Amino acid sequence: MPLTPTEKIWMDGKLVDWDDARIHVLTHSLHYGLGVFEGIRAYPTSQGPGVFRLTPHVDRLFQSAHILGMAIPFERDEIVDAVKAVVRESGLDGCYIRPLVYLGYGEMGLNPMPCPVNVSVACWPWGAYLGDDGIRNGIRLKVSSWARHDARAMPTAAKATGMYINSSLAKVEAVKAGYDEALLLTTDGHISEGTGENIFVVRKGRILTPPSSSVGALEGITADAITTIARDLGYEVVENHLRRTDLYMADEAFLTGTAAEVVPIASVDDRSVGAGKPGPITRAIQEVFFQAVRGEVPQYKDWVEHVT
Ligand code: PPE
Repeated sequence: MPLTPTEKIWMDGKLVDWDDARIHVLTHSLHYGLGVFEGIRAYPTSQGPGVFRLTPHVDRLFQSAHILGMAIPFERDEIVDAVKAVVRESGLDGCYIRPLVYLGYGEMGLNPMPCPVNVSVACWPWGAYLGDDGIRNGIRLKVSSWARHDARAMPTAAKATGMYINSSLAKVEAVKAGYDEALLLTTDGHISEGTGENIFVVRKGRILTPPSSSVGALEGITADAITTIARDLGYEVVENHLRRTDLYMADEAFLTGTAAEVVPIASVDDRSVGAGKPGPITRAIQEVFFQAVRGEVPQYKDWVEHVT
């Protein structure tokens, strides 16, 4: 889907017009992939646009930068305000928001230390990441031939730009083979995550998810919300190492992420998951999630931060 421009992009403290948000071709991060970013969604609520879990996303941005040794030259509050400003300026009820911290123009070479640290925040309308049909009826998932980064080679806890070469390779492979999404395993065969989503498996009434830090998966903010929702609905949620066959034997499975939201998995490697359509536990969790992001669930109201 081509990008739909919005009014303003926040760049290093200033709101600039969408078409003027330009950088130099010798921007350091463009060459070496040292950058960190976030993906955040705003949803329509009865009080105008509400940003889902804005503060945890900004905290993770600072944590990712800390891992990479990048000093963000702004306070957290300033980034929170920047997100709110671009959403307000867009006039949209709901949108996807992309804060990016990158090393700018000034020096080249692999030592990034002399480079300036630049920050931008943009937003745009983004529909269902894995399609409306995927959210309703489930997606076809394929285990990738690409392994997830090994934590000894890459800082997997950071949401860093260069890490996504791995995700893109896996995504393209899966899409070219006719699947909707790829699932990455660790180098020793444990389930890690999707190219941009965490994974949950339902078996015998229990919900299982891999322990993110030991399988090189991102600690998802959506996954955290889903764990809370599932437990509040009375389900047991357990962190457990999983192998691909655990998916073949699952009663239900689903992916979670800011862009993807909550997406049922209909099949994995052409084997149906459960009945091959969204199961009752996935449905129940999806329903509460889509109400929660719109500020409609009193106990999760704090998850929604309004922009005005
Ligand atoms: N794992 C990965 C690798 C990942 O990129 C994401 C988010 C998640 C898990 C889920 O994290 P969270 O959003 O906090 O629940 N992926 C972002 C980027 C997607 C993109 O295509 O770009 C996102 O969903 O915004």
